[in-house]
Amino acid sequence: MPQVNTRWDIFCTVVDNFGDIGVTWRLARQLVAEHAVNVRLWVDDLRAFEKICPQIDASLQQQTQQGVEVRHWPSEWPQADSADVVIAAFACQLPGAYMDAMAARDKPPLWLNLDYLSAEDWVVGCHGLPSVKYKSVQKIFFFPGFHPDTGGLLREHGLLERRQTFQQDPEAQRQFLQELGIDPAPGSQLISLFAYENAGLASWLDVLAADATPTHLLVPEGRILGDVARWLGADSLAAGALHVRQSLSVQVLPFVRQDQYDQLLWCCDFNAVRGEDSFVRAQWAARPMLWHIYQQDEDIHLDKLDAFLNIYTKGLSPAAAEAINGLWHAWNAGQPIDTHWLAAREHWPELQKHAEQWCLEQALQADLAAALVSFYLNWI
Ligand code: TRH
Repeated sequence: MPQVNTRWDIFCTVVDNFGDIGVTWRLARQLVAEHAVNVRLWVDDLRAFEKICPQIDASLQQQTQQGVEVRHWPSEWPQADSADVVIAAFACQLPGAYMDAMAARDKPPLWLNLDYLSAEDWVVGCHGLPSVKYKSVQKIFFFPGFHPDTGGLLREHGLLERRQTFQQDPEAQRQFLQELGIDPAPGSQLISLFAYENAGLASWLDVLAADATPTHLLVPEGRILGDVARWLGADSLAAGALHVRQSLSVQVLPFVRQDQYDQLLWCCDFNAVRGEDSFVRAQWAARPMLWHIYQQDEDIHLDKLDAFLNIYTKGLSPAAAEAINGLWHAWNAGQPIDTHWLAAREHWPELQKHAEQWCLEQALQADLAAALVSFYLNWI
């Protein structure tokens, strides 16, 4: 295979949160495991990395994790040869000396800007287009996406089969949950909640607490905990906390490894996710979901939200589509979602079937790592 032994450099600046490192770490591992390429992952903040991969030693400049050479990207650039393929994740600016090293090669590298995920129509037209040039080296836009003419979504080989096997095995799920200290009451629905601060949360918790069906809500440590604590009347919340209010049990979880987070999503009946990577993973979990999109200046994120809702709700009946639109819009506006939640519950079997269908449809596309490798092979 011609890609074997090619060298890839992936550059990641951690802007905030975990999405930047979450996406690049997942991609780096998959390129090594499934395409046998050599990957160096340059990361400017190893502490964020450590949260999603506890094996990382944040004090090291260089280490190998799961076959990926992880390099701390220091402010003082340590001189390094350019690789054959260079990926600047999310438009991060490469060190000047590294760009000179790219330009000094006999054959310039393939230089890609791996962009943020969006379902907007313009993405198809921009995927693969030239961006800026540095000396002889041309940068190219590479867009992940939901359309076959984009770079696709990150999806590891066999992921859906592993997910299906796990979801069909109640004992495996029980054991997994037990290892995390989760022991839901029989008959409870499981919901995971990974979101930014949200003023609409209280209305959702009110309705879950008053529901005849018990709910076990799993909340990984993070930005929404303040809102959860306020609703509970607790001073603060930390991993391990478990509070019960009527039908609702609220349990705070520690941040777990990426693969464990996947399993958590697979166990839950409903997943509230955010940003980019957890949003994609919830789609592979094939369960109804709620997306808290990352807020951007001038509300441009709302166009992205609508673009996704537009394609996601296409296969739904008008009433179920209206319920999902209402729920997602209210959540992203920080408004009460109680009535929207109840409206969505009216269509539960349809939403469950749709989540599975959507997952299978998206899995027909080439995955992002495979798309990158074939882009490179067509380019050389
Ligand atoms: O952390 P995020 O809000 O990241 C965001 C988005 O990517 C956004 O688009 C970007 O602009 C901004 O960062 C800078 O949400 P996201 O993308 O879901 O990333 C979270 C990562 O953390 C994901 O890889 C899953 C992982 N994770 C774990 O590994 N363990 C956990 O327990 C949890 C809750 C998440």
